[in-house]
Amino acid sequence: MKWIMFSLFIVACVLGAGVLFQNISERQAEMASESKAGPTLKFVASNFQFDKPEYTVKAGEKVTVSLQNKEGLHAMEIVGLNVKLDGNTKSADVTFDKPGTYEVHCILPCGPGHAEMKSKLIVQ
Ligand SMILES: [Cu+2]
Repeated sequence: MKWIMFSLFIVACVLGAGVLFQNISERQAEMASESKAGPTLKFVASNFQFDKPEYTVKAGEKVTVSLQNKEGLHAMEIVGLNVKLDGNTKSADVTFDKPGTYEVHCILPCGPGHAEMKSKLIVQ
């Protein structure tokens, strides 16, 4: 009887180790894909402003642009670059080619401060 218990124990150990290693390799793959992700440009919107008066990105670099509504419902546009984000499209990968200063504004009528809800994007 003893050897049966022993071999069951060994099998359990091998299975346990297998699951453990699988988890670790999955986690490593996740971490690798995260670190591979390029620079991000995050706009955090509240009533009635964006979290920064201006944002800066480097020209020619692929950037993941995202919009987070911290308070209220807002949508945004980077004027002249055809970049629009809202509740349905919360992020987009964009390569900013032309250096310059672009206006960013809210494009969803969100309340009394809507017209003043503006920021700037500087592409360097
Ligand atoms: Cu608005």
